[in-house]
Amino acid sequence: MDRSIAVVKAPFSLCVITDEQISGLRHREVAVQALEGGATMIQLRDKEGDLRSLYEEAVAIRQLCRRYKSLFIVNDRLDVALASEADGVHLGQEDLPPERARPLLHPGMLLGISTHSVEEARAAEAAGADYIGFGPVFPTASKAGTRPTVGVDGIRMVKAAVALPVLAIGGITLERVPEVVHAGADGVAVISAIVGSGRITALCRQFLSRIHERLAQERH
Ligand code: 3NM
Repeated sequence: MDRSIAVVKAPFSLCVITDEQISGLRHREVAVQALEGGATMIQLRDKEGDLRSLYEEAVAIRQLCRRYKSLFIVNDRLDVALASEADGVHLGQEDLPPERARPLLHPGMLLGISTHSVEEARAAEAAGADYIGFGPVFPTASKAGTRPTVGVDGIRMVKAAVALPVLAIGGITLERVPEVVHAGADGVAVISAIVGSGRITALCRQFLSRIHERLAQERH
């Protein structure tokens, strides 16, 4: 199996989460526009559609991500991640327990976990997660029933508590990238500010240049 992970340089910089409602586009169309803009990770996320359509979108995005040498992650559905030969699966606190999911993954597959507190981040690390999403950093309208915001101070606390790469999520905009990266985030995961912009490719380019700019400043 072609594992693209090894060839991806900074795999966690910019994760674009597909959303057909917010974009008005099919998942694969969101993905191709985001990849063209340099997204380093695509997460297929669909809480509504039927399983067959999700699988078909997954297979299409799998091929696209291989071509662009970016990571492909499936949200929630371990079965779809395995069937489509994704690079990994991303699980929330209400999904399969990570310690049960981990042994079902193929060797080398990534396990990402959504976390909302230092305790959840520590538990994800202990259960064998490869990276965590941490948020919501800022208020967001894209996810129903989100927990209280963690703010950029939350990112600082979680980075001090775990060694895993941390993807900041929730209300991340271009303007907020510098403070989020300054607080220690390894990357950002975004829906509305990119997928809902009508200019997915251009926004990805802008996000990436701002992320890299800020990371370069942090190193000085
Ligand atoms: N998970 P936007 S916040 C999918 O805190 C998701 O775990 C979150 O979308 C969490 O970029 C969120 O539009 C929504 O705010 C992110």
